[in-house]
Amino acid sequence: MRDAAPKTIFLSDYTPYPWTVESVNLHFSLDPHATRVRSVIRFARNPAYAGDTPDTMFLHGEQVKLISAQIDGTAVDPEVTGEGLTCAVPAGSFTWEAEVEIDPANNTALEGLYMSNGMYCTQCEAEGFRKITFYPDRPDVMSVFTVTIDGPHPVLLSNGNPVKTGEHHAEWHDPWPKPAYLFALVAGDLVAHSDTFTTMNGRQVDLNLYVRPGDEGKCAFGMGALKASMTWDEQVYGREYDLDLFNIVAVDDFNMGAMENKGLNIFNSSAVLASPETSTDMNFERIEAIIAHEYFHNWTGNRITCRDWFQLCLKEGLTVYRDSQFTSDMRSAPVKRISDVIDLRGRQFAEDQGPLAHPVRPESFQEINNFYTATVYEKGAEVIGMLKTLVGEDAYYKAVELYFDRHDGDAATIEDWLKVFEDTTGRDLTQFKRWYSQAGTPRLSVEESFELDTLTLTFTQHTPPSAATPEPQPLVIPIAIGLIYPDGREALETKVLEMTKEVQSFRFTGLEDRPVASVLRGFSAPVVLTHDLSDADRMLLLSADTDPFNRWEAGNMLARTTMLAMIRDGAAPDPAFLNAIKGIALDESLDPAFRALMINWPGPAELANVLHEAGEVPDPEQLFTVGEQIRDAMAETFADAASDLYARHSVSGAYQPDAAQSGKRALSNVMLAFISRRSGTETAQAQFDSADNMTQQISALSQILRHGEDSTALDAFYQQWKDDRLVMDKWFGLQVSCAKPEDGADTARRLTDHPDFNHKNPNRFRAVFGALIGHHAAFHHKSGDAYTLLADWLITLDPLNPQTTARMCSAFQTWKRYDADRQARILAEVERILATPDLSRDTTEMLTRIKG
Ligand code: 0A1
Ligand code: ZN
Repeated sequence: MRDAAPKTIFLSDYTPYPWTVESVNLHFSLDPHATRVRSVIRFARNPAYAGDTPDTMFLHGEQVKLISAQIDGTAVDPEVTGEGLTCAVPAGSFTWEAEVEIDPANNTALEGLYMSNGMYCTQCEAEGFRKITFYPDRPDVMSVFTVTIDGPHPVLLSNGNPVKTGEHHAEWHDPWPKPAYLFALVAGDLVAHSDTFTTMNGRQVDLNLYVRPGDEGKCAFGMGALKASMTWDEQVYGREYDLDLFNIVAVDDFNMGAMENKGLNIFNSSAVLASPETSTDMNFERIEAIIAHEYFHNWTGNRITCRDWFQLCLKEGLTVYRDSQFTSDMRSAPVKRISDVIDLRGRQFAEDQGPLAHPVRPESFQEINNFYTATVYEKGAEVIGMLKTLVGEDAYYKAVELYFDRHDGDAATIEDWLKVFEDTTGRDLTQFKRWYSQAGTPRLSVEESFELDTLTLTFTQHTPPSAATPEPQPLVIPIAIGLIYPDGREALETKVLEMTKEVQSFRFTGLEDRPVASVLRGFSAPVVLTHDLSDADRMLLLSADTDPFNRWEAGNMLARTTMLAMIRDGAAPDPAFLNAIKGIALDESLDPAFRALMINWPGPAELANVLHEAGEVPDPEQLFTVGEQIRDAMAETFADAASDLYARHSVSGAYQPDAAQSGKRALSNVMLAFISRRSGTETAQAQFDSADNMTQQISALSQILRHGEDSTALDAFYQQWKDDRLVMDKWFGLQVSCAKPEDGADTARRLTDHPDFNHKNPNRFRAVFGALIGHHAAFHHKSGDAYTLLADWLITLDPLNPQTTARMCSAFQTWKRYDADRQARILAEVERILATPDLSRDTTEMLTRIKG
């Protein structure tokens, strides 16, 4: 139910909780509709609380029925509202005891204690614990939890170490104080895939991956990734695991990817279960990264947590940064960086340049669940990367070591984080801190002048004002730069310039010739760079830059220029450039994964963004047509090479999800797309028929759907995989992604009528609607059908699952870019959703912000 007037919470209003919680004992009697939770909580005065301790206490609690409550053994009768309870309390320490009843089987929001396929599980971040029992549900209240569970299932799990385990009864004790958002409980008929890990100090840790019977064959990869993560965190950050046991549980109904509950990570099954037959190379890479991410939270998030939810980036930005380092070490660092930047530009820039823009550390919110965003996560990670670039590798690790020493056991802030860097390096980070407080993507432009032997680069920075940041100030921008002579020699190896002013010049002397500047190497800051290089200069960087990111970027910029000229003037693509790309694709000295990325042209969403930046109105149909023309032109350019390249990079031998094999498959499948476009689906059909892994099978199927005539392969795929829910998500999504723009909405609508569609399952809902939103030309088809269809389903889903509904609303965030007709259609749908009675706080906040 929506509150009459949603409350806005401000960072500046933070005050400590008046009490500390010394211990928490919870007892669960599980029942689908009437689970009883008994709590015994020991409160003491908080010395950090300024002022007199109040004589009444507030505890959060939502959708929990209070059965009984006592303080120090005497019954009390608190005042209960929809948000919690208020109760008179004694002046000193006291013990609160309560019994409540909750209804997990009817919990479709998947927050608190809920059921998924007969299994009980929890999701408490950010504010889900208050749906389990009455508690001060805020991250700065940390306590030691002991949990007993009585339930009908053989596997009963909670955080920490087991004290007693048995069928139908278990007791768990977590010695590490934690906030309630890290609490977890699982009960189910589960099977374990088990292993052990010996830590750097020789302690043995039992590892279990719990799954539904039948999924045992999909555990080995995740377990390997967990062990690799544990080793990596010891070697790179000196962090050792701190319990005797580490459990992961896979659950089918989950709003996000996974959750780092102490000692008991809970994963969306799509983020952990993997097998060659059912998972693509991309799935494997994502699973490895998410397992690492959740494991790394054990130190960055759990041992050191956040003082309040405004500090979310403290744990998320740092942990994303750490998991990207891990992936770079496990796989290819350049490929990871390029992929991350593509993702950042696609998701975070769109957010930062539209009505949902907010700082990495927001200053207010209504619903914190709406702030698990690309800005907090991905831009938050970029900010850590910039800090590391500025202070250097050694100082970075020293500062982080100090952070762990100084703040272990704390609920910390961004100020605490920056202070360890100031104390380690003696730097003043006051200006750098603006990266945390200012919204918007900075624009950075560079002018060049060359005289005698001196090149002068003059940079100008400008962050467009936004509602969130009306008066942006200059930022500290680390600009990594190199110089390349026209003959391809490097005139200057990578050097980091530190820009602090609005306009700033840097001089490079002693040059033999006028070099081409390779600016923002490695994408050293999350900015939009304007650098007027000639096509010839970009061609030089494309062939000779020693920085792999900027080599790719040069190609990407040329590709952008080519496509913009096609859009604006109907120009034909320059054959010299197409051939240069072909040359890179054929260059066997380069990593196939890198080559596959080089052939990847900017997509319609990126082009729409560029046009909007330039003050033009993107036409989705035209963007689609130009994309098709480019792919036709590429297929022609590769006419004499595609089959050979395809065959040469086909992988023989047993499937491995590693970087080497998956790079080859990526390159060969780009070739398959060119072959199918020119010559039909025979090769794709042969690949589909012989595929022994999902990457090959689904790549082939997508070509058959795009270029073939009948649905035999699609039906065969369904028959083969109809009992595998994760593969069926792919079957749903692929049909939408491969639909013609004019058929996208109808395809999605038809799929929602399929008996296997279930909107209550977030993965299935996202399979269909995530694919529709991702299909730019279909989603923005001029009929407006896709807008209406999405709005209909958001209205249906909101009362059941506000969180997933609200996240999907971001599909409408770019509405102001489009023509008046599309704008009006989107806005009408936004208004229609907003007019729905009892719309959730989550969705109301998102749509109100989007409307602007
Ligand atoms: N902390 C988790 C993400 C997460 C956040 C919120 C959730 O429910 C509202 C669930 C998971 C992570 O960063 O992986
Ligand atoms: Zn995280």
